Amino acid sequence: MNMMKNTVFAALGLLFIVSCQKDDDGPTIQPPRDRGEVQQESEANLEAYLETHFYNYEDFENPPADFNYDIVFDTIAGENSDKTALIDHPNLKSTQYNYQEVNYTLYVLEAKEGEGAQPTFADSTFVNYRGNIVGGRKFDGTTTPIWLNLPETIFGFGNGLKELKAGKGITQNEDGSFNYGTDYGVGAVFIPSGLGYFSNPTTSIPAYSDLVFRFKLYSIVKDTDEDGDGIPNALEDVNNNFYLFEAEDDTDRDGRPNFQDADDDGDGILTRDEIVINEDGSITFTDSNNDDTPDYLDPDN
Ligand SMILES: [Ca+2]
Ligand SMILES: [Ca+2]
Ligand SMILES: [Ca+2]
Ligand SMILES: [Ca+2]
Repeated sequence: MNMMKNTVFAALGLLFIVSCQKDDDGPTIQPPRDRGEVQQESEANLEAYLETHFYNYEDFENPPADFNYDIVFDTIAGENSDKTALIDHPNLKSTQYNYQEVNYTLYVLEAKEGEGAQPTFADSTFVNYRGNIVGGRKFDGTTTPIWLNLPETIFGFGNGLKELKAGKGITQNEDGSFNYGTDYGVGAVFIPSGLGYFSNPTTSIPAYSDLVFRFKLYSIVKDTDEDGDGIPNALEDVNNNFYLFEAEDDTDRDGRPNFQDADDDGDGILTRDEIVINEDGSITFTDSNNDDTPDYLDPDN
């Protein structure tokens, strides 16, 4: 799962190491390509794929007895020439995100709606997934579910998965094996490279690859609170851009983003003691000096 880890800082380091090692004639450092330019290529690539491919929606509409709820993509051609293209299918949803100052479209297919809770982009999730280069080979996947902390995944993964609902949970059989039921959510996300690994190749993913992940979402921890300060991860996204590893989300600029920092404003008072958690679970953000900065983000009080 190391390839799912992603922070800006680690990614930049990786870029230069890989670039240096790649050239046998001596180190050359390739600067990253222009994000806007790459975004346009990705958009065209993804649209072309979504226009010429369909998924096995008929199986999801009328599941055969032995159906395993795997999404299968295929080309619209021959005996499948009358299928509904992904781009025209009502279960495909597109959402715009601004990331690193470029606008991107993220396409999410919800093939089966789960009967449980819906995660945020920053929750912890229990999933099976399979990752492919769009139109190409598989580069990663699981056969038994694993826990993924979405802030540590690439932007497009967590923000795609948040569109699905989980199952209601997992039960254990008498023989110790697990029963996942069939109430889990099934979907896929099409990720432009700029919301994936962009200029950073991994051993199995070339730079600037557009990716598609298919997943089954079994369970989640709702309102994951990684630093235990009483504020769920998703609410520690100070600038509301669905991304947590940046200076704007690190109020005291100590290098620990707020969702991993128990004292967000660095005033020596724990965040937990600068907010009020109400009986119904909601949070009141007190502002003692009425300067519109809540106490937990205000080093002055
Ligand atoms: Ca927190
Ligand atoms: Ca943010
Ligand atoms: Ca901090
Ligand atoms: Ca504080």
